[in-house]
Amino acid sequence: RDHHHHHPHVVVAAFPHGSHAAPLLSLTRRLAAAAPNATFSFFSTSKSNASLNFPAAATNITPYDVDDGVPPNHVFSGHPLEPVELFIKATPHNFTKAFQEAVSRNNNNKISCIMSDAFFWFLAEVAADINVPWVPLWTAASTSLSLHFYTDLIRQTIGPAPDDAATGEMEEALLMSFVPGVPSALRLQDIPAEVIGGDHAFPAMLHKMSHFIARATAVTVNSFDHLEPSVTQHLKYSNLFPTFLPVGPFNLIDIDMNNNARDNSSTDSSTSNNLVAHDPDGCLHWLAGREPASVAYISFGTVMTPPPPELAGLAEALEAIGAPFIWSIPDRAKHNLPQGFLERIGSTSDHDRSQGKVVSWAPQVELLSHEAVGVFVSHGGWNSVMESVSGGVPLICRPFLGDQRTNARLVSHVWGIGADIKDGRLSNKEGVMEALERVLKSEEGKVMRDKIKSLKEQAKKAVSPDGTSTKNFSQLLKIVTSPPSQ
Ligand code: U2F
Repeated sequence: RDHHHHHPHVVVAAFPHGSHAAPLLSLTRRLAAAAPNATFSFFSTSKSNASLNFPAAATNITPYDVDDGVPPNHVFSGHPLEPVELFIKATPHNFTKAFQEAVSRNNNNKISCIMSDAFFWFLAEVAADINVPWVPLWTAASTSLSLHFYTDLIRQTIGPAPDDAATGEMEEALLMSFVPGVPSALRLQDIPAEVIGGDHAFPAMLHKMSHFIARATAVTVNSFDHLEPSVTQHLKYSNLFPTFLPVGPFNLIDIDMNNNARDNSSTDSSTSNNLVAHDPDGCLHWLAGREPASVAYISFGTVMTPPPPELAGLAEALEAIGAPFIWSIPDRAKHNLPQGFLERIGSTSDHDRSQGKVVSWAPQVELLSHEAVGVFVSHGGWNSVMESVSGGVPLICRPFLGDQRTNARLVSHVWGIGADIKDGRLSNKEGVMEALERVLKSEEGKVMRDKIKSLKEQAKKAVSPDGTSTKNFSQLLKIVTSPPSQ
């Protein structure tokens, strides 16, 4: 028998939307670098694969494209979840078909482990059929994972369709009274909407996940033990899953497998989350020499753009307080900024001392580790939260979907590393001004900065040689690269 057949062949299935595939690839790179004898076949859609930073050829990671589920000549409605729903309908066959292809392209070296985004509950069944471990990555917080895990308990407790009055009362109800492990400040209204209900493909997938996740050989997350202590303890030691392994923050331990392909001079080991760090608009140059903790950085992630009235409220607040800022906003949304804003703040003049800089993509990880950045106005996407913690920059969150509300509440009320906006909307200009001033100029802001700096130290400790994330990673490596059974 060909000795090749005894080598681990790990297939890795990515969710191609939002910032899900990048952290999974980041983890894959670390595993692949630590296990040079193992082969890693990485699966996502062609569009997603094209946006990722794969190592150059001749490494042990090979990308494969899977069908995105979009029918030919499809016209999109513009709803952010539409491509997600189409993709979900194409699973699991798009994956299982591509797995076959990878096996035959690797001399029929059979699959020894299935890693995937935690969303893909159906891979638990595929893995069981071929008798290999299933190792899902939950790309968000341990806390939101726990809330999803307890979907049925939460639905049973709050009842099928609470009427408005009941919802009002329940809203303030603290979850800890019935959801084990969650921090005491979390309320019903902070839960991801998909936990409460919904019959589309996306909430249905998450509900299925809540049932199947316990079949995982190990569940891993981009977080670290110390950040979410009570939930981590609960998920680690209550036998909900066999093994629970927080191995983050990923952005502090990302490995660049093509050392020559990227300029590493501007950063230490941290490069922006798998997306080749590029700074075409010179954000870092623009930041140079600014006062410490004086600049606001703004981004609402890859899925959502705030509606025009909220963009206007934030833009006016920034102008009113005069704080320097860098705003990352996709080109498709720029026309929604208020009339004349770009000219007034000097973003069109390419001037080093303009009040603001509006760009379509920023080197976020690098910006958040720059001492001039003093606040991050964010949607509370988990990668952004982890990057802000790693950089020691307090946040102002305006959550929109999924786990973002949970993350925003952790930031403001559990960790005390950020300010809420009064009434929650950016359209409330005074509310935004007040939040910015609290973080940038008040004593309270200093306290937030101290707290997040101490979390940053904990994050660095977690990924140091004796740290919890490092130890959890060793355990993960063993599981993922265990030799295939014969
Ligand atoms: C989904 O989140 P998003 O993709 O909307 O947002 P993040 O998790 O915050 O990730 C955005 C990433 O894009 C990077 C940034 C983050 O790594 O550094 N980035 C950048 O480098 N430059 C830019 O100008 C803008 C962004 C989902 F919507 C959330 O609810 C989930 O929490 C999240 C993780 O599952 O996925």
